[in-house]
Amino acid sequence: MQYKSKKNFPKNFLWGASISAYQAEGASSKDGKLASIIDKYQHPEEVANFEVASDFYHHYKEDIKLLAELGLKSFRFSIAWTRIVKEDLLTPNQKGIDFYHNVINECIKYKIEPIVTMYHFDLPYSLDKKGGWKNRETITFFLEYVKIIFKEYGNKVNYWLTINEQNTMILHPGAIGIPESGYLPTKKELYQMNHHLLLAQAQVFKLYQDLKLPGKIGPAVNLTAMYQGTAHPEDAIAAHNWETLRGWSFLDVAVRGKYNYLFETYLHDRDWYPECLPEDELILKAAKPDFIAINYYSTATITASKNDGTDVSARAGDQQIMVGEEGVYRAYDNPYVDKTPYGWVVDPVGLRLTLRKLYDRYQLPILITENGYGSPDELDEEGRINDIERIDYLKRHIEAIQDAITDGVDVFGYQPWSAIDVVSTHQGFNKRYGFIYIDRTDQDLKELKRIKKESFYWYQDVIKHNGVN
Ligand code: BGP
Repeated sequence: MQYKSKKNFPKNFLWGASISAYQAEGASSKDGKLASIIDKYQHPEEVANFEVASDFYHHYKEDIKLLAELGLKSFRFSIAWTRIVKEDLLTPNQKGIDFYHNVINECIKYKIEPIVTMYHFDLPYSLDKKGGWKNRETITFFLEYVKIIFKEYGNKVNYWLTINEQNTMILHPGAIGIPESGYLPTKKELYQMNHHLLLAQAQVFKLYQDLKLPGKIGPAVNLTAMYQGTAHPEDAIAAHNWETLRGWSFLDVAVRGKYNYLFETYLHDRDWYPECLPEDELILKAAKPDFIAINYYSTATITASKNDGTDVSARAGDQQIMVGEEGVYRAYDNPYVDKTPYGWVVDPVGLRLTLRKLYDRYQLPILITENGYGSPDELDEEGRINDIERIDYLKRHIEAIQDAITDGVDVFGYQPWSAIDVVSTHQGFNKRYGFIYIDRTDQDLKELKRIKKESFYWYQDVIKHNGVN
């Protein structure tokens, strides 16, 4: 749709940027921090691990000062569950609690709105040993942790995100990491975990609302619209299959409080439907998020499954090579979109479409919590990072957001990935997303100096003019 004029970004639009605890903080066993599954995953030796990362734990003051200079109105980071509690997973760990008070206070000092993710992939390892999310008891421990962070930070944090990319954790578990044992859960186990995560999330929404805390809360999924590869009607069905199973099946429970019909049929048919207790239906029904957060990177293009044993989803490492799923869908190459150096589809129009579909479906305000361009940035001879491809990527996506706002979609913030360079899960420091370069390599920590990239100055100008430049 084209219009005579475009709407401006809302006056209080939350221009921001994102990081997560395990990818940025480092200090992975300091001040009583417990081990998380991330600390224990198998990791290629030549790639940076998470022990030091960007050392945000020791540089947060310097980093937030730089983010204030960038002009951010908001900053999305996650709290590491493993810093907040002691071994019994119930007793608060004061040093960890203080760290996030300091980070939040530092944001507030610069009038930056903290946007807090409660759980970004880093489950305590001791819970994993007892079955992790397969075990219903994990919900109880999660709620205990959430009670602590609501008590500590509930009056100063206005935007809460429950679980980062639950759909990635369930659909592509190997994309996040492989356990020491090498065992990846079966589909049946994964959908049991999914059910427990959904129950945990629903109870967190309810708890937040019962406590009458002043802010807002929502889920954060990785969402993308699906294109059909050809006009073949079976391709349309396949695209709808995968769009539903990959995105809506998670959000429908989070927002509408019940399983999507197609998802339910798919699970029953394959004998993957989770075990439920009689009270689950009411728990899920009581969930009412205030907004929806999405991480958007790419669209996918889909054709009908060949159903000949070759529609199999790839696992760890090569998680972007998404071949498909038997009897459900098959990935198709889209000749009309670009790709990043890492093969991720670049599709700003797809963001507009994703936002429209999301708003059509739930009519809730939308926060974009991730979007970004991974590249192997290097310092040039003058010690600068001229990341023009990133600028081009962000510019086109910001234009697409403005188009969606003009369409009438209620988008209230944008948190590109990432504020500073962080460890990429599989490519370490070879793949960077930040506005601020962290001077280290996978093998050499150097002095971890912070260097502003060209995109820093560009984004600063975007924010200054509320997206009008
Ligand atoms: C998202 C995750 C982030 C981040 C990002 C980029 O799915 O929520 O934590 O990792 O992807 O991924 P990568 O570093 O693998 O390119």
